[in-house]
Amino acid sequence: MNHKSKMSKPDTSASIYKWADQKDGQFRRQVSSFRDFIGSERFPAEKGRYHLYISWACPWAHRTAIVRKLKGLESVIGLSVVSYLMTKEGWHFSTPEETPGATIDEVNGAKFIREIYFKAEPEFSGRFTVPVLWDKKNNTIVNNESSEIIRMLNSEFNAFSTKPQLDLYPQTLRKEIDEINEWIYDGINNGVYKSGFATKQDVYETNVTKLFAALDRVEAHLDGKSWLIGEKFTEADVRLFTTILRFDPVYHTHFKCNLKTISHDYPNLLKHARRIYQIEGIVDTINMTHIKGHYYESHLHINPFGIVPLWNGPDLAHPKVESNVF
Ligand SMILES: N[C@@H](CCC(=O)N[C@@H](CS)C(=O)NCC(=O)O)C(=O)O
Repeated sequence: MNHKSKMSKPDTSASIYKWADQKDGQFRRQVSSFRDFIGSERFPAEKGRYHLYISWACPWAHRTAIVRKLKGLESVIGLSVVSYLMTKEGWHFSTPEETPGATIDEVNGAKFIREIYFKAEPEFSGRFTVPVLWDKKNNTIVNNESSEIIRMLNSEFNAFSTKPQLDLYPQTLRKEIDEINEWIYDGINNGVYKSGFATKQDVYETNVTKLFAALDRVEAHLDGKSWLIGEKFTEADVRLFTTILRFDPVYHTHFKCNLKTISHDYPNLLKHARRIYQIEGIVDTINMTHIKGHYYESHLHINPFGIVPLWNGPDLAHPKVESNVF
């Protein structure tokens, strides 16, 4: 579906699009600002009290949508979804009629995500990122760091969860999970951004080389295994998946990560992505129109005509693979 005609084109000269360092051409992700935890005295777990703001397009926000879904927390934690198009005011809300898959903000009545940040912290001067976990009682942001939000969703709402037995961060595997997360984050999850947002040739080449070295490493690691940590599906798999899902249709082309494709060159990664895609409920968290639309139509400094390539990437629904994680 094409909604381009209804939206104004992003003005990419605005500071919101300046991701790379103007001097050395290197993209550096800012550290998330709100780092409180559910389960603390100020933020006890409660049904209906917390709300997630996400974009279907964003791989970091997608992690939180997946864990909310897998843990059966849809009636416990509300969800608002921004429009996929990022304008110079950042993420904005839209009606589902205007942008299928998006929602208005029924909790705060905001038009832009930045309003949520200013409500929590009037002096906020960082980037207005998704995901955001909002507390309706204290009227503030609990946390805006996806890696921490997924841990809270995993462990803190089990009293209300329909899948309390699913543990994505088991005590005995934490060291192993932390270790693998670290290099996958740096090499792959953030590696695609470091390649795609680089504004100097040598910076791009260094980062894209490291990215494919990390993909080769994870491909070898997955040999003979169902999941990253042997036979147990964990948060590490979720974190890898949201990048791999976007790799061929977006990062390969838009971020110039084109030394290889997942479809043709990484059979173990492809199978791993299929295992996750085929878990019950996961497809409800995937919106390829938002994913492709966001990158190709918002980053006009990279793709000036906003043309969206047709391919959605490999078929992850077929062939069927073993993917029971519950
Ligand atoms: N550390 C954050 C990163 C989130 C992030 O960078 N989100 C992007 C979308 S994919 C964003 O909202 N960017 C808006 C901006 O930088 O202005 C997390 O993992 O939660």
